Amino acid sequence: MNDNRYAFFGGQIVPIEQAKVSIMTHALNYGTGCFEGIRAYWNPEAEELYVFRLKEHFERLLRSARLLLIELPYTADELCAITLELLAKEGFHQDTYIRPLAFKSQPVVGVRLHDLEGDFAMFCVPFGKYIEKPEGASAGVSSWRRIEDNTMPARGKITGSYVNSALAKTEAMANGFDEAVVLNADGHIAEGSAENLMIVRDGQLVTTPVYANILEGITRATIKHIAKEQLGLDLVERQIDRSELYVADEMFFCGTGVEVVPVTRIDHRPLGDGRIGPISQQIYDLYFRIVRGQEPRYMNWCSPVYQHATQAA
Ligand code: PY5
Repeated sequence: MNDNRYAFFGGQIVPIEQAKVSIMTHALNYGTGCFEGIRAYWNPEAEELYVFRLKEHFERLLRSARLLLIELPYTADELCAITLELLAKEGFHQDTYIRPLAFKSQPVVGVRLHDLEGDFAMFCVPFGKYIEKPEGASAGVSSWRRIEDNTMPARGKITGSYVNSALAKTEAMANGFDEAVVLNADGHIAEGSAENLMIVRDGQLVTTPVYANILEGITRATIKHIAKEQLGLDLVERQIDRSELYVADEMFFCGTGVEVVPVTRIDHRPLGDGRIGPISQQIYDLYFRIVRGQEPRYMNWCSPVYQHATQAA
């Protein structure tokens, strides 16, 4: 009953069964697509579904599309409106994950980016935790290296690039970890398999810089903002060595899917004192209140689905 019934496909909302592509689709053959992961949170008191930082996700999608020479006939605002319409039509009263895709849709053989038609599609699915470890997760440094900017730009959320993430995630889980930490070719830390990461050392909140082959995360930017405003902590963006994880006081992963997941073990060693640290806990608590629309001063980050539907009607 809670399954998704609709998709946006071929310029309109259609029943999900009709949202199908040909096996000749360029993006299916060569990974020439880009996507977003957006979350919407159900707030039972307000009886409202809030989409978190909707416009920022579509601005990034349009930047990823630009990298791939995909021209979409929509602005970020139009994509936001389509998303709210699709969510209202689904009528979910629970936490939801939204997956927009921009892709080379032409059914043609030939590896290139130019002279190819593009299209936009989107679906939404009810979604819970990505990593279910309330006591803290374990992470292991991957033997796979992060894709380099001059190989496949990590700042674009490109479908084909996620083979790199999948290799790291599967290896980490096969080795008994919940998640991977992926290094750059130079041996310094990039990020997790599909999320950014932050550490705490001597009260300082530190993350890897945008030039470390990371996806420029929206959750990362959110935490930078709230750490400053609410905890008075400046986020330091600098190169992080692998061994710093072994001596860090705290660490957590952050991203739309993973949300905020404190890490309490790294490479089979306790991280810090092996318990969730105070800064991670404060950021965790704050993050979940904000995304669910429970922090009045950050409501401008939360787009209501049903209020929108009433207004549009
Ligand atoms: N780094 C990578 C490689 C990511 O895939 C993601 C998001 C992030 C960082 C965090 O970015 P943001 O905070 O903007 O979400 N990953 C997607 C997600 O929904 C898709 C995972 C398959 O979290």
